[in-house]
Amino acid sequence: MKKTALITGISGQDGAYLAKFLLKKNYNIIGTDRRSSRDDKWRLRYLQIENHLVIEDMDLLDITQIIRIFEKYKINEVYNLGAQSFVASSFNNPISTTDVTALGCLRLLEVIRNKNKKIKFYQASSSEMYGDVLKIPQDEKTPFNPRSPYAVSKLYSHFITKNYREAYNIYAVSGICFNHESPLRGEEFITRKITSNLAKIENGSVDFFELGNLESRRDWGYAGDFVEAMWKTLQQKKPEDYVISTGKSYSVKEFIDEAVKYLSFPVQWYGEGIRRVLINKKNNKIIIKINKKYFRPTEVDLLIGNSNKLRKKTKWKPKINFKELVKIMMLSDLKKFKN
Ligand code: NAP
Ligand code: G4F
Repeated sequence: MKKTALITGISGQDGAYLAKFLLKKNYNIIGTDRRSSRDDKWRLRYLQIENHLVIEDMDLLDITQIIRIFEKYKINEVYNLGAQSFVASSFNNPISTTDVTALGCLRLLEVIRNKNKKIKFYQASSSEMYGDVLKIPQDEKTPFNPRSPYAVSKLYSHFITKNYREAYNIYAVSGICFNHESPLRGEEFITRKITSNLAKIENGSVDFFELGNLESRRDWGYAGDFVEAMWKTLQQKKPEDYVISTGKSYSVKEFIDEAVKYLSFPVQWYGEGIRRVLINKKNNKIIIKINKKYFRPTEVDLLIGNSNKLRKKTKWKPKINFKELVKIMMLSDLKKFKN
C-alpha cells in the first residue's frame, strides 16, 4: 500500500528536498502552502517534482484549514516543516513567529489527537534551542538555553511534541536539526547570502555586500542528507527525539574563505571587528563590509552537534562534507547568476 505523507512548508528548502526523497520512496505527497501571490514553487520546479505532488492551501495559523485537509486525505505521516524560520526576523516579529512556529505545531497535534492518533508526526526542532550552549558538543540530553523568540517558539513545539507522545501515545518525534544548507536555501540565510552575492560580484551586477558577526560558528550540513534522516526517525520501532548534525563546526569567516576559492580573482581581509573588510586584490575594491544592523540582540556563538544516537540506531550519516557543500552552493550560484 502506498503511504501518504503530508508536508507543511512545501515551498521551503527542506519541503522540496523531502518531497523529492519521499517520491523516490513511492509515497503520495500532499504539500501544504499558505496562499501567496508570489511564485513559491521555484524549488519544486528546480527539483523537477512540481507535477508529481498535490499542493493544498493550509495556513498553520488556521485550524479549520488543517481539519479540512485531515478530513480530505488518509494521511500516514506528517512532517511539520512550516515555520517562520528566520531567526533575525523573529526579534522584529516575535508574536507572529510564536503563532506559526509554536502554536502551528500544537494545532497539528490537536487535529491528530482528535482525528486519528495513528498518524506519525515529525517536528522540525532546531539546534537554536541550545542557544548559549551549556555543553559541547550538543546531544539529546544537553539542556536548552534559547536566545531568540524563534528558538523559544521551537522549544515550545519541541516539548509539546514530547508531551503528546507521552500523554496520548502518538508516534511523535522531534528531529533536532543543526543548520543545513543547499542551492535551495533562502538568500537571507548567511550561507546563501554569501554564495549568491559572491556570484553576483563575479558577474559584475553587485559591487559589495554587508554582513554581521563573522565569528559565530555553525555545524553546517547538506539539506539533501538531512531529509533522509528526518524520514528515518519516523521508521523506528519507538518514537524518540534525535539530533541531526554533521559533528563539525566552522565560523562564518571560514565559510567565506572557502567560498572565495571559486572566484576568478584573489581576495584579502583587512582590519578587525566592525572595520573588517574583504578586498578584491585585482582592483583593490571592497567586496564585503560589516554592518552593525546584521548583528542580533542576542547571538548564538557556537553550535556543534553529536548525532551518535541517530547514527547508531538508523545507520544514517551525512554524505556531503563542509568543503563539498560550499562547492555545490558556489558552483550553483555562479551558474545561476552568470551573465
Ligand atoms: P524555509 O525554507 O524558511 O521554509 C519554511 C516554510 O514554512 C516555508 O514553506 C514557509 O512558507 C512556511 N510557512 C511560513 N509560515 C507559514 C504559515 N503560517 N503556515 C504554513 N506554512 C508557513 O525553512 P527550511 O530551511 O526549509 O526549514 C524547514 C523547517 O526546519 C523549519 O521549521 C525550520 O525552522 C526548521 N529548521 C531548519 C533548519 C535549517 O538549517 N534549514 C535547522 C533546524 C530547523 P512561505 O514560502 O509561504 O513563507
Ligand atoms: O544563516 P543564519 O541566519 O542561520 P541561524 O540563525 O543559525 O538559523 C538557521 O539555523 C537554525 C538551526 O541552528 C534553524 F533553526 C533556523 O531556522 C535557520 O535555518 O545565521 C547564521 C549565523 C548567525 O550567527 C548570524 O548572526 O550567521 C551570522 N550572520 C552574520 N552576518 C548572519 C549575517 N546571518 C545572516 N542571516 N545574515 C547576515 O548578514
